[in-house]
Amino acid sequence: MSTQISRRQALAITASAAGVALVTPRIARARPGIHAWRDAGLELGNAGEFTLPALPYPFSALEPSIDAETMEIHHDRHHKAYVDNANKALAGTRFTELTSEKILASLDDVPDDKKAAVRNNVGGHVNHSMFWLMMAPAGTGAGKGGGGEPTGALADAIKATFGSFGDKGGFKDQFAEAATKRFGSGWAWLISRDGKLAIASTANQDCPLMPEKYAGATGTPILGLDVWEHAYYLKYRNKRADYITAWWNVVNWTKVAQLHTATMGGAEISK
Ligand code: MN3
Repeated sequence: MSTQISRRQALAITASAAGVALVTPRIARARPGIHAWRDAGLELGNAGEFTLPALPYPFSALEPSIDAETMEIHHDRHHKAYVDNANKALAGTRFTELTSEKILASLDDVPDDKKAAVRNNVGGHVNHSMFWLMMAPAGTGAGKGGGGEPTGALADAIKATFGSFGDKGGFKDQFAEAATKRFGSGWAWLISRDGKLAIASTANQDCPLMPEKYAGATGTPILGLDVWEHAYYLKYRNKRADYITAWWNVVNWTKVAQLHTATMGGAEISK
């Protein structure tokens, strides 16, 4: 690698020395972590005092893809249980000083008698808090609700990584396969890591924000699908594939694109 500084770096140094605000864009690089999610409106609360975030739409807003009763039970009972049990598990520990993502990243340091409860319930709280934001009432695309196709840099990255968005064998098929093949309960994810996209799936409430040894994959989730039976069984019974097909109609691509940009460094630079 050349030790010479680039013209861009030279410009930055000159501007810096002159006390001028830098306007030269930094080279886009991966910025993994949940910071991207905070900019996107994620509310996790303080560790040990987690609260159930309000849904950004009514229970019935995702009909007919996801029915109102499922949304109400999923949010008010299942997600709330993760919140309550996470708070219980963390009570009186030093982990209340950490952010939720630090807790997930530090699972190795959680005492053995608390580890399963923290892994399942902080994981569950974080996963569900993200999940609600990744969906929007079905609209006409292009920022007008859920469904449709991604546009712009995200669409380009998906095409470059997976061959196509919706053609046979492309991104949608690969993601659906990860969601279908997850045995038992878990999640399918589109993650951003080191400037690249990847599809992953995790068991139970494991999350790509956990170390790889727990989650089997690590990176910033920018899209995720809950394939626990509690997410679809009332309407779809045992037909997980039908739930996955319908779910594409409520994917909030505007939010996914925002998260993708943030993990690539864009949103951080603009501040
Ligand atoms: Mn769930």
